[in-house]
Amino acid sequence: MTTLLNTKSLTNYINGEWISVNNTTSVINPATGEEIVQVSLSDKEHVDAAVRAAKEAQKRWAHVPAPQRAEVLYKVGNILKERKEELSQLLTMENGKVLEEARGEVQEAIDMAFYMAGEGRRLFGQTTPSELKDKFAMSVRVPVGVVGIITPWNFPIAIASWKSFPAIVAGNAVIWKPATETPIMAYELTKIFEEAGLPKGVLNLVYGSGSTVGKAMVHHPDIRVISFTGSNEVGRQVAGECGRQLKKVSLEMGGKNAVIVMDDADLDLAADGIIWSAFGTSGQRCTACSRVIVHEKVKAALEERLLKKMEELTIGNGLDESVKVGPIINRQGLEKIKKYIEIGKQEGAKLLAGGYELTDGQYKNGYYFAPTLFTDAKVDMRIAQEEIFGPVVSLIPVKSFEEAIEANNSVTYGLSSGIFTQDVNRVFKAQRDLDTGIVYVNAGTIGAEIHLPFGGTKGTGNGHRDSGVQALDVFTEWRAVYVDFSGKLQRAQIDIEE
Ligand code: UN1
Repeated sequence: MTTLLNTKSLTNYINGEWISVNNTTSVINPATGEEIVQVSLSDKEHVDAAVRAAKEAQKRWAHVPAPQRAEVLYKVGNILKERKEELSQLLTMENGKVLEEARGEVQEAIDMAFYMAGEGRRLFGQTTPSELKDKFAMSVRVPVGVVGIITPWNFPIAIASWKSFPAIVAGNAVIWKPATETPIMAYELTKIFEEAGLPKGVLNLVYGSGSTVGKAMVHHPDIRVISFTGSNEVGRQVAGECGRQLKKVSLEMGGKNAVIVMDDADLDLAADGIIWSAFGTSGQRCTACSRVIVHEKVKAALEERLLKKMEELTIGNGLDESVKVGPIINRQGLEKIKKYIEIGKQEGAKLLAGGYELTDGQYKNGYYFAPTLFTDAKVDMRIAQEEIFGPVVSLIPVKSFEEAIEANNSVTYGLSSGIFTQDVNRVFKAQRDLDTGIVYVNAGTIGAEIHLPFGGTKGTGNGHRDSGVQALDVFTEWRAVYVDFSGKLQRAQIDIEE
């Protein structure tokens, strides 16, 4: 039990009250295997109660002027800032990511708070000339109502901020189901909203499983939007259910992101970019680099650099500042990675480094996997097509720039890609032809900034975006408003002057 956390059991937050649930489960620190806290496993009734509260609260919240709604977010941003270090430590404990990255993640939430607070004074609509005289036409954003957000364990506070902050500033009420692996960030953020003076019922936190709480949210007729980040498999189910109910759904479901290294690339820089993107967060990012598409002329030189840099990666408990690679989230995640190592070997890729679980000494009770490098992989191998969500990267040699672009686009996902080249023509071709929602030039595949749209093409999502001003499109409807001040009935399309 950490001294940072002021409770032994994380309870739901419904209509401004902290409500305990009898059924609970343990939250485990993946670095040590120790229990940190207990978390509620809620039922459908809790979701129903949260929606009832949210529906009432939303009517009032929508009438609060947006700049005033934004004041709450400014306060949230300031509290997050004051508590950044403590929150980062808690984040490392529940998620395992190293402290430096945990600080980076809390920073994303801080940035998002101030960015979305600024939207309180914008939320821009459009004015448009009417086709009739003495008539005014405009398009305005209106809140959708009660929205459901379902957030993953790998970025428990950043992704929550990408979704809840725009939803709240736009005048919605939120039902939030965080991942049961990482409920502490949800607890802390909710407490911060409470302290910042968010009216009761505007944010409701319901802990529990996807099959119970998630399902109840997806099926609740009064939840008008679901914003989901998680696995492709679950996302497809959510999309299917929402589709049948004509419910708006925004999905972000991972990637199989590649870094392309051309023959003219700065290879030291490319190696740094790959190491950071492939092994940062132990590869447990949607944006993680898990493929390197390398020009055959520089393959050997790149391999040599990567192997050397991999030796320098210290693996361990992320609370130790010298550690670069933390644990895997849980046993299930670790077993999945191990399965892909076997698949890669059977498919004929060459294992150059890693490929094993760490089990001795300090690693005994946690879930650790050695950073792994395969080479001579082919585009159609499963290790080069499927999301592994671990510190495993596969090199795919190619003969040309065109082949590299094609290889990048050969997967069903389309989240992020990076290219290392010094050739300006290749840079512009790449940003046009790489079929991903995010493209980096001379950088790896991770590190998206909060004021730009986050999301991807193809199997990564369904066209919506998290973060950026684009996130407002998920949580608002466009309303066309016509004001006729002519004093007579004017008929559009008919009473127009020829
Ligand atoms: C994720 O992995 O789901 O771009 C989010 C990045 C981070 C966010 C990752 N800013 O890597």
